[in-house]
Amino acid sequence: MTPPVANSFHEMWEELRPLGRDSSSGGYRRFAWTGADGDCRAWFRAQAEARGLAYELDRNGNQWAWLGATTYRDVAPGEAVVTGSHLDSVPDGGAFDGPLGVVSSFAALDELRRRGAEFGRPLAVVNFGDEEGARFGLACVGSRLAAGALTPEAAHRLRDGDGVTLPQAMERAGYDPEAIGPDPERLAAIGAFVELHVEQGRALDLSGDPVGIASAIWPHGRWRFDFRGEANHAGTTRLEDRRDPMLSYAATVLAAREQARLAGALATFGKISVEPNGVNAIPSLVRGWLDARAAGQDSLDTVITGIEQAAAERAARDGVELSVVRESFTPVVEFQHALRDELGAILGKERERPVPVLGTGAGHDAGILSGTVPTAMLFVRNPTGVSHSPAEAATEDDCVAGVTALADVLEGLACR
Ligand code: HGY
Ligand code: MN
Ligand code: MN
Repeated sequence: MTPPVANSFHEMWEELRPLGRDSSSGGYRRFAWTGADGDCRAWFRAQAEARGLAYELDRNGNQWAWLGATTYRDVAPGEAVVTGSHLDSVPDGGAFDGPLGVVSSFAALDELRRRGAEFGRPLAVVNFGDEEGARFGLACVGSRLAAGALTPEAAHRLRDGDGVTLPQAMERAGYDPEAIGPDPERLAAIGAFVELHVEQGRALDLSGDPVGIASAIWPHGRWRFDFRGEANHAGTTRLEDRRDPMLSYAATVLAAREQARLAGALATFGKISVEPNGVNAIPSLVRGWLDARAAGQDSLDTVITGIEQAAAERAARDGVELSVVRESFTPVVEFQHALRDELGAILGKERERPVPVLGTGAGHDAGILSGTVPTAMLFVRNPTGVSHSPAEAATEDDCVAGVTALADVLEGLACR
């Protein structure tokens, strides 16, 4: 007989699964303030209301579902225990990155109610908007705005690839962009935020554990490299007469790989735009976005300096102008030890061996909030480690193990 916790998880999972999924790639295109994002937001509200939770939309468009309060204003400072994640995706992302945390949060609440848990503190499930930054280029916009790590003015300047600004996108989706800004009282109400997330790596697969606890998030960021050359005819311009930005870009991609290898870091050029983007035209502009991450700030700085130097040297050789802009950055996050260890103690009680503690190079809302709110993360095993891809996966048994672990943690933190 399937345990009720599995039924509750599976039911929600199947309702959410088709929303924003692209039939040709099988990946998800749930970009901030688009119709697909709106469908996911409607799903979140329906889950909250179906459980009699008080639904609240905050000034930054993050969604909250409260148990034991109707809004953060009912909650004494540091009293609320909050769990959740995000529902938006990278282009053609997987089903689990984000949604696993939100679905598991509602399912964990269902499980606590089934256990007859007596809630001593208010609880909330949250969906943070625009965590991936897939449309406007900045990660964790919803949680950064709430934490004051992104000013409304800077947020208003964000623009997508079609030139649509964040305010325009919010307005078209029925939200007030003038309302956005820091939410310190809301965050002050939170005594603990626990985000469950699919592991984006294979540490748990290698250790043979279904669930792990996060120790830290690597410092990481996004840099835009603009290479400006001279448009010309591909079929008539002599090689020596060219100022071809594609050459400078290509050399920089290879240099990024080499710098990362030398520093034991990670560097990826995964997004490019070319103008005029014609098969028979030498480009006038090649724009490439670098994602770079390292275990420590010094190594990250070394990698970035090395890549920028290599790009500048090659651009000079090609007669190409270079500009580099840092578009998004998250410093190293060390999750609060007391909360991390409390999760370890709670989960260690019911399990034969301690739950592993592991670091990650992936950014999360929990990382953004960790400067203002005690935060922790639970990871659920990903058998291949693949993420940001339609191939991202986790077994249903491991997802249920994650829900059970989250329910244990929430019971330990919020119940008498
Ligand atoms: O890019 C990241 O690390 C996260 O998935 N936003
Ligand atoms: Mn992601
Ligand atoms: Mn995520």
